[in-house]
This record gives sequence, structure tokens and C-alpha cells, in this order.
Amino acid sequence: MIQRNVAKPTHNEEIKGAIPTLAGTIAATLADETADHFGENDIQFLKFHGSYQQDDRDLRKAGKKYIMMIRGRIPGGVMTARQWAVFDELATRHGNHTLRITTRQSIQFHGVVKSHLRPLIKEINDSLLSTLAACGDVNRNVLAPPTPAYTRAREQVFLDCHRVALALAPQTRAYHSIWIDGEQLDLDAPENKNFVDPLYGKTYLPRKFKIAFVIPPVNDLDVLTNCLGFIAVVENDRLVGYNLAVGGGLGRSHGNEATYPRLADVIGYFPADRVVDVAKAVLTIHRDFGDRTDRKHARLKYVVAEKGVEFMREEVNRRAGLQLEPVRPYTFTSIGDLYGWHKAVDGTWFLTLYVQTGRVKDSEGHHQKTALRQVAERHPGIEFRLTANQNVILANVTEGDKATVDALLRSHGVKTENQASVLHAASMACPALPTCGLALAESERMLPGLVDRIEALCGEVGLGGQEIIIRSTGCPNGCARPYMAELALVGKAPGRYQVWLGGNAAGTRLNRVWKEMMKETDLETELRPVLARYARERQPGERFGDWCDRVALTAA
Ligand code: SRM
Ligand code: SF4
Repeated sequence: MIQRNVAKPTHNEEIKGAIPTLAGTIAATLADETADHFGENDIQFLKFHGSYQQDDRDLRKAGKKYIMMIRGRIPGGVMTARQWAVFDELATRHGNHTLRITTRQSIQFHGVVKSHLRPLIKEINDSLLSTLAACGDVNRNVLAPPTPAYTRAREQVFLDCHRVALALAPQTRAYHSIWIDGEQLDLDAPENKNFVDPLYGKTYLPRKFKIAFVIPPVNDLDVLTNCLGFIAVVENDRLVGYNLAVGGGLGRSHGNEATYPRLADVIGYFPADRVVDVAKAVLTIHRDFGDRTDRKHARLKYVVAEKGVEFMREEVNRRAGLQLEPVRPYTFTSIGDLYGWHKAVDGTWFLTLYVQTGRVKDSEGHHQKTALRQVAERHPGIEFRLTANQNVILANVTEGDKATVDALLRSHGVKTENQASVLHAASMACPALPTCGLALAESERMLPGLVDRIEALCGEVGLGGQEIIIRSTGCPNGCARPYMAELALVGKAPGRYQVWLGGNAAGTRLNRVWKEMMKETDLETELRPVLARYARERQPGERFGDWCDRVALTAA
């Protein structure tokens, strides 16, 4: 008999199957005041509830100081003023006094000690938001275009984002039981032991799943980097349908060629009223065909890359009970946010505020956290919208309130025009050290200084005031979407980065490795000649990323 070497499901698959409610022993550990952290399996279950166990890496030498990160689930990044005020207060009472706007239109709390975890999550739920499925092997926060300037169809697209987020939420009652009731589920009770989620099944997805909605020509959330993208087709200011994009994703590992960033393929068009069916179809393809034996290979992008787009089209048609039509024409032009005050399509005003590396905080002469809290408290009708570029939009501002809001922000040192230089305004960094357990190098703490240095170099070679999209991450996982940037630094070791060049302004091209390893201290020596050559050789209007791509700078 031929012996087949059948790969074993991963440990995560085993524990999900053993405790399909995802309750673990989280509630019991929360109740145990002597424990300052969770055990290995509960760390995995906690992710589905929106929390990561971390330790402060700045303090490691003195022993591990356990802290929790909590991520909200905020579909489309839209919060009421009241919810913003609640989040602000929770960050002060339970966290490290900062709110971290994420690249997926959410907010993270950092530095929360175990005893503060339940009150924090409970109060998020009291505010009518949640943390369920913000992390874990499920559908994550769904992205939607935040900017109210372009089309009335945004409201329809935002409603679809909500419908999809709701339809794909896991049904376990463990979340309510742990965080709201404070009770440990009886894991052996038949209804818990045999629980099967109606959509996800007993073992959920092989890995995370990401969805984004976008309205061309603006691509302010890098739609093609998602497992599933809905590209709105708008006629006469009304949503009519979506082009379907499948199989995007950025995560990779250094030295492992089998892992790579990939842009989604756009495979067909369908009418807007079928959006939930199509979302379920693509999600269940991931559920059924994703690799459950290797978490590095478990994303939908590898299914699409290996089985092909024709397979995806047939499976979507069969599962959703429709016939995808040919892709409708569309173009993308920009991935950035529209900073400053602008008129919305409904005649109200909105203000896009630059938040450096997404970290809302109070610092010397710049009290952004206090200012935003006061706006939320004094103007309950204003909507807070988080952007996938880590910024905040204050929307629904009436003509009468505009001047008051503007003055309030300025009184706290928060600028509302000319908020940041073009390079800072177009940059992003992931959190990395000291909270992220996977960071190999600095990112959030390093980027502002790095951008200053690149700005000085640009000035030297005659490129002052020219936008270059710069992104950095502390490791190759790609959380600040570095592989879409014109210039990206990807952490390899303390003070050492891989350099990637050649993304574009529309978010439709991946960049390429230019330097396998660059010391941060060598930035000027390495980049000056490249920037100087670009300044000399570029064609009129040619962006840095396009030039890098055209001249195909070779890897060194
Ligand atoms: Fe991410 C893991 C932070 C967006 C790809 N990401 C992590 C963890 C949870 C580290 C960990 O597993 O221990 C990071 C927590 C750091 C900390 O201290 O807070 C983390 N990811 C973030 C955020 C906060 C970065 C930011 O600057 O805002 C973003 C939270 C989004 C949200 O609100 O849901 C964030 N992560 C992304 C994105 C960008 C996106 O989705 O648009 C990506 C690339 C797209 C993709 O998924 O392919 C991304 N994160 C990863 C990966 C690589 C996954 C893979 O396919 O291999 C990991 C590692 C993992 O999952 O094992 C990861
Ligand atoms: Fe952490 Fe790496 Fe993501 Fe940065 S890119 S937050 S270092 S996992």
C-alpha cells in the first residue's frame, strides 16, 4: 500500500475544533486575580474577541510586563461623536492614553493590563460598537470609502459595507458570555461542545479574511490588497453594482519565497443587490479551499494564485447562484486622503485631520486627543470617520459649527490647514516596537524622523514639495501596506531595513525590492544618488514610484 504523507492540520485548527465557541478558559483567567496573563490556547481564542496579549518590549530586560492590545470593530470606520468620546475616555482610564487609528479604519488600545480588559471591552459594547472578530480566523473590519466629497453613492456603499459586516459576523455566544455577563461557558455542555457556526462551520476560516469597498477613481483604502474587494460602479450618482476583486494580500516572510504580496484579480461584475451572497461565496471558498496545514500559506491569495481566476469565477457563480458579467470599465487615480476643510455632496462641511502615524495623543503644544474629545463632547451631531490612511475625518459639520470647530482645534495647537508637509501627509507606519511581538525593527517611532531626513535630501536635490508615498513596517507582514508605497522600509533587524521602490499613486502596482538590507544610518548615502538621478532624469510630471518602475532599478 502506498503511504501518503498527509500534512497535519495546524495547532490552531485543533483548538478551534475542540472549543468551537472560541470561549477557551478566558473568563476563568479573567476572574483569577493572581494571573497577569493568559495561557497559550487562550491567547489564540482572545484574537477572535479582538485582543492580543503582548508585552512591553522596552521593558523586557527587567522581565515580561504583560499588556493587552484591543482592536475595535468599526465597519467603514464610522463612529458617532458619543462613541469617539467613549473610546477617548477608555484609552485614558484603561490604556496608555493614546488611540491608535489603524490602516483598516479601526482603533486600537495599547498597554491595557489584564484586570482592565473586561471593563474596557464591555464599555465598547455598551457604546454599541464591538471588538468581536476584529482579529482571528474570520472576516475582519470591513472597509468603506470615508470621504463624503465625491458622490452620494457613498451612503449606499456604506450601507452595503454594514450589511456585509453583519452577515459575516460569527455567531458564538461566548463573546457575550465572557465580556458582558462575565461567565465562563461550560465547555462540556453539548450545545457548546457541538456548536457549529452557521457560516464558518466548526473550525472557522484557515486564516484571516479581509474585505474592502471602494468607489473609483479614489482608492483611498488600497482595495486590491484585500482578499475580497467590491469596486463600486456608479451611474448618475447612484450605485448600480460592483466589480469583484479577489485574492489580494500582502503578508510575507523574509527568506521564504513561497510567501509574497499579491494584488487581487478583478474577475467580473454583478448587481449591487447580490453583494451579501457574493461576499458569502468568496468567504466560503476560503473556508473550503484555504490551506489548514500551514498558516503561512493559508490566505485566500494563494488559493486564487494556485487555482486560477476561472476556478474562482465558477465557484462564485455556483455558490452565489448568479452569473458574473464582464468587468465594467473603471480607473483608479489616488490613494491619499483629502486633507483640510471641504464641502460634502450634501452641502455640509467635513475636515480631514492629519494624524501622525495614526497615534492620537496629547504632546507638547499639540493636544490632538483633548481637542478631538472636546469636539465630540460639544458637537454631538458630528460624525468621526477613520480613514485607511490612519487619519480622522470630522463629517456632518454644519455651516454654523465650522468656525467653532476650527477655532477649538486651533486653540489646542491642532492645525486645520497646511497640517503637514507633503511627505509626512503621504506616509504611514505600523506600530512595531514596543508593542508588536513580531517587530524586527522600529517603525512608528522611527518614521517621522526618517521622513524629515528624506525631506532634507529631497530639498538638496531639487525635489522640495514633491509628494512621495513613504511607508514603513517593523517586519515583512505588511501592516502599513508597504508593498504599495513608492518608497518603503521593511524591518529586518534592529536599525536595518529592506528597501522597496516603485509603487504608484493609484494603488494598482506592487513595488519591488531595491536593497535587501540598508542600515538606517546609511539612509542619506544610499538614497541621495537615487533621488538625484530621479530629479535629473524624470519626464515631466513623472512620479518617483513611476520612474523607479520605468528604469527598473536593480536589486542590490
Ligand atoms: Fe497587521 C499581525 C497591526 C493591518 C498583515 N498586525 C499584526 C499584529 C496583530 C501582530 C501579531 O500578530 O502579533 C500587529 C499588532 C501590532 C500592535 O502592537 O498593535 C498588527 N495590522 C496591524 C495594524 C494595527 C497596523 C497599523 O499600522 O494600523 C493594522 C490593524 C488593522 C485593523 O484594524 O484590522 C494592521 N496587517 C494589516 C494589513 C493592512 C490591511 O489589512 O489593509 C496587513 C496586510 C494585508 C494582508 O492582510 O495581507 C496586515 N498583520 C499582517 C500579518 C501578515 C498576514 C499574512 O498573510 O501573513 C500579520 C501576522 C499574522 O497574521 O500572523 C499581522
Ligand atoms: Fe508588527 Fe510587522 Fe505588523 Fe509592523 S508589520 S505591526 S512589526 S506584524
